[in-house]
Amino acid sequence: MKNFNIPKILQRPTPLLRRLSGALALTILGTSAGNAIASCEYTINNDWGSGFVASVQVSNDTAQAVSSWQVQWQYSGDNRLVHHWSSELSGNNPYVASNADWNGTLQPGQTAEFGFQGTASGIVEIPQLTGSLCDGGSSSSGGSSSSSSSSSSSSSSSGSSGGTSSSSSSSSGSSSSGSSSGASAENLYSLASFPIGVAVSAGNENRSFLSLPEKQVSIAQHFSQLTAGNIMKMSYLHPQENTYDFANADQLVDWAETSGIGIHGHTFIWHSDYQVPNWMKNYSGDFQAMLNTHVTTIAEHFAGRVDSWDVVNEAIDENQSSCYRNSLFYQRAGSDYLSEAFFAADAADPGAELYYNDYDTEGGNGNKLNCLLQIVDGLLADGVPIDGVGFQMHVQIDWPSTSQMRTAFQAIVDRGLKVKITELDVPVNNPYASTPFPQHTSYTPEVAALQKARYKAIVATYMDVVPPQQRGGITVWGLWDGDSWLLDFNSRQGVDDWPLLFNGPADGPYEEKAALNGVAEALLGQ
Ligand code: 9MR
Repeated sequence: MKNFNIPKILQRPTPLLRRLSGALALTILGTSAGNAIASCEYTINNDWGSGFVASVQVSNDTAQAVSSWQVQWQYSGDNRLVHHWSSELSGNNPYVASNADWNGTLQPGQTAEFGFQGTASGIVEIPQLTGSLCDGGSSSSGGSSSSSSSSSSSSSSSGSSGGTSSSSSSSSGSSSSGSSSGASAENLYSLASFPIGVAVSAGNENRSFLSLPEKQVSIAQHFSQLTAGNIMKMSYLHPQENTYDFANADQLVDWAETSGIGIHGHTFIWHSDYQVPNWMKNYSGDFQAMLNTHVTTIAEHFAGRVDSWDVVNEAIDENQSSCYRNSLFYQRAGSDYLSEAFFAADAADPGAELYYNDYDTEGGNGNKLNCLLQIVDGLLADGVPIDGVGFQMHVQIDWPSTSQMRTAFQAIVDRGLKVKITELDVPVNNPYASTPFPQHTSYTPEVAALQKARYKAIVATYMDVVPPQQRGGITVWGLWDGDSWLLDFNSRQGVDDWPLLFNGPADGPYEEKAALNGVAEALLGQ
């Protein structure tokens, strides 16, 4: 087995770390200037030039409780907000943020935090803050930042302790104090020490995140890894025997790199008819040698820029006595095509984690799981450089059971391999259930709660069964509900569903769903 590189996720500073370093800089500044501690602080949590995620910390540094607060600011350039959380926001530059109904009450010394995502064109500003708890001083250390990795902050200091505090309130609303407030998923990825990924459309695809700034901010806020939903598949990257087309994939990888986000490559080899390029179907030479060149060329091209690969996707057919799907690859090269692909990928990019990826292996289909284990055991016995197993996990709301998932994950853990959830989605309607389909025709709060519980249970099972060093990550198969492949899937056509973590039609606006908090809660062990 090869040595693992330090996963890129661990090299990426978390927003919490970035925020702490900003706060430290601010304290030193305040001390040397002899100022009071800042009451309102603006922190850039993530900045990738064309967008940003920022937050404001509102502290009650007065001697009395307050029952509400308000912060105003205006960008001098073209920064504009597209999404916000934990405050009531109004205006369009200038902006006014008022407390939400649950974080208005601040006892002396308490801090509330609210956040937002915005667009920019190169310069991400730190504006001056004014407001009930911010007044009395001007913002310090203003300026702007366009760096993609550093965080900046500035504050408005409270010169007088009087401020505009109101008398204490009997409201039962609790205040938030920084990033660890309950299960609010401020930055989902920062809650995990392994990649939290999302599949995206890119290149010339409809709904490409590269042409939707709202998607970019949301991805940067919550995810630490991207999988191309399509554009890194065989027919996209290798359309002719002697032609590789990396332009669209490179654009995706460039964006991720600039944003401090990793890439999970999907996939060198997949039988699916329309993903196999026609020239390959008709290839008359040494098929295995050709396949090795295919894997080697792609792996070398992206070497050092991807965290991991699905080396082979969906090679199993549990109805065959061999367990191998009777694919073009199996027909032309026999079962060895699988191990050959891992050896070729490992030689070309020794730093990437290499996965075998499949669906329905998470326990509900025992025969398929048995086939998976049989094949994996064969690979291990042959010294094949496989690092882990990808469980796609296109599950149902009620299938399979978490105890079945537990068994499947455990079997891979026992073999010393990593477990990665690679394509998670949870539709609320199950066409295979005994109850009439669709079970739900609208996304009511009850349905949202049901889905949240299911997401939470899946992630909790993963956390429980898979030890930290064997967690390859969790990726959701699409960003907004409207992006999901399930909406076009045969058995579901014409039936609405809401399988992902964000609500959102084709061009936004979108909303975070309860399911997102379900994942956050499970990551936090709540
Ligand atoms: O989500 C993908 C969809 O847009 C494509 O049309 C389809 C065929 O390329 O592939 C979908 O993604 C599949 C993934 O590559 C492999 N596992 C099953 C996924 C859903 O079908």
